Amino acid sequence: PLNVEICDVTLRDGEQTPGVTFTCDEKIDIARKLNEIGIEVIEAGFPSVSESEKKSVKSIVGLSLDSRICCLARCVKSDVDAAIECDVDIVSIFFATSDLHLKIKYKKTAEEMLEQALMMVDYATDHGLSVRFSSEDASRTSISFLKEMYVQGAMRGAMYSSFADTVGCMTPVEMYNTVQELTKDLKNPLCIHCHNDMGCATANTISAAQAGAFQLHTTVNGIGERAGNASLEEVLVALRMKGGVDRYDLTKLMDLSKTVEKYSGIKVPKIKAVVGEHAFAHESGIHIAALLEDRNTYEYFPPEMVGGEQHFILGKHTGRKGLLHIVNSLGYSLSDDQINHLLQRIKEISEGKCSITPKVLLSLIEETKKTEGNKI
Ligand code: HCA
Repeated sequence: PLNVEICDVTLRDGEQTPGVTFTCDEKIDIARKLNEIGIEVIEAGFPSVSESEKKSVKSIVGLSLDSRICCLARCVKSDVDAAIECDVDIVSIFFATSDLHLKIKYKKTAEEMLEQALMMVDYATDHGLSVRFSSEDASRTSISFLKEMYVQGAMRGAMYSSFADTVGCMTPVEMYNTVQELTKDLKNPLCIHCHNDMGCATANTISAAQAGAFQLHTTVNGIGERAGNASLEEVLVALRMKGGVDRYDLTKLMDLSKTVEKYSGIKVPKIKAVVGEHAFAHESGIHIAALLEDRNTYEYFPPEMVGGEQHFILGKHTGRKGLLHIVNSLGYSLSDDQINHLLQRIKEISEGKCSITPKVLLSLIEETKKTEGNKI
């Protein structure tokens, strides 16, 4: 199996989704559920943001979960002090390393920032914290500087080096090559944090894992800044199906997704992979006929694996075999002519942009029985 661990950042980067705030109780609930799935590291927050954020991080630390608890800190003493006060296991000390960010945000050189950051690595390790030494906007930073930064961080005791594709500007092949190059000289495990600006966050995360990255950052439902982050459920399914990683309890994913949907107010799209309402819904007659013979034909992994279930939807693409199956499973038995009539009506109605809800179907069946003669 791939040698990886997950650091879920729903409670930190997920909460940076515009308009999203979690209460302390909501954060605790999400953290417990992540722990039950077997997530190794939970990034609980950014304590220097506010007193209540600090309180939430402390509360999550106080749960004594199996998951290790991490928090974010800029490379300033007050942020690291806040992490020390929260008694987290890991502090992620980050600074932006690209020329653009250095110029706009800090007005300092990369070397000056590195020196400041390394002092904070010393400070955090002296206080007993494990350090993740992280580059923001790493994907627009020179590889040679990243190598220098990561090696120096590791020499000063950082447990991890971390690479953020902050603006989601990478493709999976670029990510693969970059991770391969970086890990050649690395003295500690590499973490990957991907944003979804081009819709590549999950793909990039998986590519990174295949190229040798160890800690993968995710958020539930892929929430996060702008277009979000790599989604936990997609990454875990890919790790199971492609990476041979089978230690996570995926059956709890659907429930966790609904919990985060409720607390965040960010609706999961119907067609979202793994946890969307339609992730295991089938309409095409061709598909349903085959699925009835063998589910592998159109389900790459069983819905039950992630706590979901298969649905057949009626619409303009419905076929006879699927319809017969649905009608019979509702306890009706219709003649061939009646099924043909019903199929016709379903196509007409759905082409008029109306959905065939269970109620509509039942009334269509009753109508069919009357007009075509009851053969039951
Ligand atoms: C941010 C920081 C970060 C990375 C955090 C980390 C990013 O911009 O909010 O290094 O773990 O996307 O660069 O989330």
